[in-house]
Amino acid sequence: MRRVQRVLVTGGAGFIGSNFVHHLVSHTDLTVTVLDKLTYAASRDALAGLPESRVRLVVGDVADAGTVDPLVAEHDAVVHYAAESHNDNSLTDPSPFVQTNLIGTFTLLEAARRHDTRLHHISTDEVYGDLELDDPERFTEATPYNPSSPYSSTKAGSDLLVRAWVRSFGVRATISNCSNNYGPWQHIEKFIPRQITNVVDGVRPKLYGSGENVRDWIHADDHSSAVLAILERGAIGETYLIGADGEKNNLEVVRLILGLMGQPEDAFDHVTDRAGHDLRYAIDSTKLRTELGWLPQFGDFEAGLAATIDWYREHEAWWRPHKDATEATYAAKGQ
Ligand code: NAD
Ligand code: TDX
Repeated sequence: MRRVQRVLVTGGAGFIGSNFVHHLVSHTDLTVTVLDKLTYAASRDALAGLPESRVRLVVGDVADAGTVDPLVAEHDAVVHYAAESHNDNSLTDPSPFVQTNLIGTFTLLEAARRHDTRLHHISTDEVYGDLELDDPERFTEATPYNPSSPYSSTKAGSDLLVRAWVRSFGVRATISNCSNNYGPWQHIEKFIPRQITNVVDGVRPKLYGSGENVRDWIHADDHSSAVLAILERGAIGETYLIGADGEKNNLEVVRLILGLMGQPEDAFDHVTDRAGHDLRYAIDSTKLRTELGWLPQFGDFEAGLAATIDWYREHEAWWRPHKDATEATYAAKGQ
């Protein structure tokens, strides 16, 4: 395989993309260009302190071929994180999800095809729809696609575009579908940071519906090490599921947060459920572990959660400016 020296990371100023940029800088000698539109979800702070000789930021849109084409041409590989990522937002206005997740991926694929550039596409376990609580099966690479929300359907569509460009045009691409990430720099619209910052503010956590819904949690650092393993050793055309055996229902997570933050474990409110709310996600990552030898390092969810709580306490200046507007959006929906 051609040696990869220059990597273009789309969405590299977001929660997971920025984690991957840090991972590349500390675990490889690659140089990195971040292409990011700097939407509401991005943070320049998440990239602060990285060596200028190794990392540069280009502000631009993945759906803009005039920006994307020359950038793809000058890199050996693209790792594509850029997306609209929040299910609740996709229920309010699906339009940017179609634009960025579908047209953005199409635009990158066309550039990768033109310049024969290696592409790794980042996706989600939500493309598979949901499982029953008592289903002994977990998602595998063979599970049929069955997405529920505008977000997950646009991610599913983007995966299918990648598969078609591999088969029809020989684009050198891989795909990974990861479970729910947690860790530093996650936007406070998302479940775990929303509840942590609520408790900091003396506000009771908000649980959608019954709280029985199960998510399969993985630390963002483990997601990054898996993506690097696939970039380095993954087989072209293959899909890899990324997960760390971290199934927990939302009720358990809220109780853990409350306990770790010194509050009574029943000090939360049930609020209006999410429309079409997926019941359970669960990943079987055997293929990634056996074929590429990857293993997660964060085995203890409670310890990872405690460290994440400490991080949000220490970084209040980062999230505070966004808290009122985020909560006002939820309040308008009874959430
Ligand atoms: P995020 O919302 O925190 O970050 C997304 C980043 O993409 C932001 O920096 C934003 O500015 C950028 N972006 C958005 N539209 C863009 C555009 N048109 N052009 C260029 N940049 C644009 O999201 P995240 O949670 O870090 O997720 C990153 C990727 O990982 C997404 O593809 C998501 O589907 C996938 N994923 C996320 C999770 C999770 O738990 N968060 C799990 C599995 C997969
Ligand atoms: O206030 C809340 N209360 C609540 O009960 C919020 C914001 C969420 N929830 C529930 C909904 C979900 O069951 O918590 C669970 C997690 O919610 P999110 O953080 O919104 O994540 P989810 O919808 O599961 O999707 C996440 O994981 C897969 C990411 O946002 C996606 O980008 C990724 O693809």
